[in-house]
Amino acid sequence: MKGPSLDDRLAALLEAASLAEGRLPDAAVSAAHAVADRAGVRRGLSVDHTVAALAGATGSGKSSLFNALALTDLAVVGVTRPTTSTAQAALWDGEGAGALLDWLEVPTRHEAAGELPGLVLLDLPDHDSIELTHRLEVDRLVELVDLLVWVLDPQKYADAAVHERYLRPLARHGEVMVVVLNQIDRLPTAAVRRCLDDVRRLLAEDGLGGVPVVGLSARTGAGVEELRSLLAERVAKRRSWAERLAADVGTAAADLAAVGGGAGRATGGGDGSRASREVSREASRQVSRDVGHGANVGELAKPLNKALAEAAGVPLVVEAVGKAHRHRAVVATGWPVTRWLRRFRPDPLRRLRLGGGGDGREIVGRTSVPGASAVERSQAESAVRDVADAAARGLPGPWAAAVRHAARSRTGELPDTLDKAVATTSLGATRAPRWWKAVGLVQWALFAVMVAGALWLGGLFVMDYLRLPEPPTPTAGVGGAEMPWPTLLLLGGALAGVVIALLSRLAAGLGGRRRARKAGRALRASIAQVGREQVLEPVEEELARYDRFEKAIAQATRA
Ligand SMILES: Nc1nc2c(ncn2[C@@H]2O[C@H](COP(=O)(O)OP(=O)(O)OP(=O)(O)O)[C@@H](O)[C@H]2O)c(=O)[nH]1
Ligand SMILES: [Mg+2]
Repeated sequence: MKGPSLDDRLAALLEAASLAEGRLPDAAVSAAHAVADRAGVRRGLSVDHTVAALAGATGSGKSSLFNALALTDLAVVGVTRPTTSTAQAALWDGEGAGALLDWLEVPTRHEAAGELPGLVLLDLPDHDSIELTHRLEVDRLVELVDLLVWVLDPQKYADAAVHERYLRPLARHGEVMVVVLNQIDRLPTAAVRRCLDDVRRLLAEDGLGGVPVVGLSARTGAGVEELRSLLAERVAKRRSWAERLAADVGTAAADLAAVGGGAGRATGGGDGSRASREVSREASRQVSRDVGHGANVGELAKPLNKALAEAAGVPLVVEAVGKAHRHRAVVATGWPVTRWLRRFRPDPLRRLRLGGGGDGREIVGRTSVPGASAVERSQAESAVRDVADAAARGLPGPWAAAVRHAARSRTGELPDTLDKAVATTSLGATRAPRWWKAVGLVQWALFAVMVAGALWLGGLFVMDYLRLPEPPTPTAGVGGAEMPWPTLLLLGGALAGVVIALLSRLAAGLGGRRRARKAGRALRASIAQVGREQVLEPVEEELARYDRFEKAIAQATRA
């Protein structure tokens, strides 16, 4: 099955790098950008030419092989080491390769003999040089060329220098690599085979199991033709430049994945790495399962909302809603004297500078709901932390840190936002029930009846005091007994007023509880909205970012 195209993989790498910006170490991020930049330049230069570099230790015979392939003594082959100090190029069909060599910064160019059209062969200095400039030149060009020809020799082929510094990190570049064992003329015939096998074994350990290994002698020319035809084949295909870039993309993606997780955690390109790639894919599936449990983050919304509600003083406001309702009921329906006295007590909601004073005035600035206590604040903080921890579980370290950071990113404004949410939530406490007015009127009527009775009795008392003849006082039958009307009016009016006041209080108590519950629901919904916006959304955004990173890495590594 064909994987995604180089373009798609490059785009995916760039996306992974920009998603990783600020989350993963700068070095890995900028390495990915560097690959993309390089790819942009290389594909704009001649793709009809294949740049192959001869790289190896000092004295391995790079310049000798360069000459052998060019069928001309272009390079100086020296006895003093090191000999070659700057790279030089041999060209078979140099037309159009100028810009390419300019980009490679290789000014020394020779016309070679023989048939290898399209090849640009570079003779590099020694990578293990005592001269720093040589090593820098090698490192620079090893990063840029299309095809790498490692020239080893029987003495130094197992040196750690080449395996650790170059071959292992280039484990994904097997497709664009050829290994040469030079100077086989110096080995007994039987030893050549053993030596080649040993080279292959070491390469396999480097993760480069499939790389072609050619035994040859630049001096006698044995095996040089095999290398020539191998190179000719690659050059004819004109694909090495793209394969090289693809390997670079894979390596950069794997490096990003190594620090930040993702599907491409495997670093090797050979057989040995396939198993580890499987393992890391399983691991990343595990991660996405863990991350995918958005339900778990949702679960945590509950304790978060509870803690935030407490920090915002919701229970206090809910209580005040109930109290305010009872208070206003007494003012509206109580016995007129009590009503009048009640007016001097403050309204519990107004005291918190919360709406519902009855005048529909808008709240400006902060409420007077007391700020969260230290305990409430730390409970809110730990609820935020719990959300972050649960969301970060199973994520690679840097991403886990990013998720935790996201959870806290907006919590600085939390107290203000919570307060505003409380202030702007409609508590549904403004409207006075209609029966209050009716009961209020009845109370006044009963009060008037009582006063009338009192005045009547007062009149009788004054007449009696003045020894005036007592006017006839009508009576009414109450419970079998006769009672004078003025007395009945006074006592009846007072009693009925008190009874109605008590019943109204009872009703107001129930109504207050209902309103408090309703206000609680509205407040908690507002608080949940704040929690969502200030805590859960940033966390989910970061998780989504990781998700996209993981997918981009998988695409870039051609998993
Ligand atoms: N016997 C034998 N000697 C070789 C062979 N190839 C190169 N030499 C000798 O090895 C020595 C080094 O060869 P160079 O081609 O200069 O090696 P190099 O890798 O270019 O060395 P630097 O430029 O210093 O990195 C010279 O004396 C060559 O003659 C070979 O196949 N067989
Ligand atoms: Mg040389």
